[in-house]
Amino acid sequence: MSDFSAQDYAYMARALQLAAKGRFSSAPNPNVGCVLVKAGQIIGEGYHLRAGEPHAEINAMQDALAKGHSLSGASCYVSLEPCCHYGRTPPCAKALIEAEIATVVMAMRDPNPQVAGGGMTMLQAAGVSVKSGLLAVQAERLNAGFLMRMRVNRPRVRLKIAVSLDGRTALANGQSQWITSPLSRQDVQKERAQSHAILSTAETVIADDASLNVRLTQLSASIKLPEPIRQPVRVIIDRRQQLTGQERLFSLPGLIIHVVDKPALRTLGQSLVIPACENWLAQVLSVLAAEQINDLWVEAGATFSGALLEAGLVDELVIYQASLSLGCHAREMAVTHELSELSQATRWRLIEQRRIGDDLKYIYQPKEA
Ligand code: AOF
Ligand code: ZN
Repeated sequence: MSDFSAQDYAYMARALQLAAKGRFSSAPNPNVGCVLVKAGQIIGEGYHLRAGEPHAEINAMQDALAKGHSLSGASCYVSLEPCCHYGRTPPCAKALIEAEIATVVMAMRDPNPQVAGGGMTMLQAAGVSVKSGLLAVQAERLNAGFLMRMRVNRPRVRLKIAVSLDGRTALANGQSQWITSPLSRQDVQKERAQSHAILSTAETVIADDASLNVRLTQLSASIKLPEPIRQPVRVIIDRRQQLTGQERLFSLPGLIIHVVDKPALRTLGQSLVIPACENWLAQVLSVLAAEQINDLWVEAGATFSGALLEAGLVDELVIYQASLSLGCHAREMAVTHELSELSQATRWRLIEQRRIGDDLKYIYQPKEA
């Protein structure tokens, strides 16, 4: 029998819904939502909007107090273990104890080494009843990038590829604007806005004069981005030092990190220098984890996409497939080494598919994940 009642599920579902409101702004912090309940009634709600600003629990307590409720004896439903450390803000576990919260139900533990069970222990030591594991799968999904960075010290990598019906990404002469429809490109804006960094290559930036930023504030009828918009960090791999600083993306706000073999272009944005070596891609990712990047959205050409796929560093493959054929002379979707056996091919699990006008969006994860 489940440890949790139908009411518990409903409150946690609401906490997760609130948490998702932070998805365009909370990074590098996770998305966290909180609901406070007393005598079967929700008395306060909150979520974490931005790093440096109050955590979900604090916002929920303030909401309840502002509505004239007393917190003593209330139950707290929170989508992540309350923190126990002094970071940019003081510990939530301590604030919950001081407010005399009786019960804390959390979806999952916080793997941040500064917390990692410490919040639970602090609450239990003060006599608060603590339960964990309610809607944990949903809570994991909400913070997949943050959790990956905390657990394996790299961002979650999502590779976007726009393809034709015949799986091609550009004409032989390089022309690729635009294969997919404006509606799909609007969806890409939403994905960019939810990502903490966008990675591309100098080749793509030069060929498309790409700005790699978020241009829409109204992403759909119901989604408006919280202002000021958090522009993703733009990470440009420039191994052959082709960027001049005159490209359009340099005139836009945002941080640019170059990854080059030789430290020649250090004056352009923030330069990171990765030495050319066999596992340089993995090194780029650990450098980005050190920069606190949780979710990395990759939009590059077939060569870089192929390298990333062959290195096994793609956590999600996001394909936008347009309703047109480009023919057998057009460019492939990923440049990879020849396979001699079908068994060598990576198989993917389709986790989502959606129609966007006349295009299709597919999201895949590696089969073994
Ligand atoms: C919570 N509730 O709403 C969030 C938590 O630097 P700080 O003070 O903002 O702390 C950030 C860390 O706190 C973050 O890495 C994660 O472990 C936890 N986030 N914890 O109790 C929240 N956002
Ligand atoms: Zn906290």
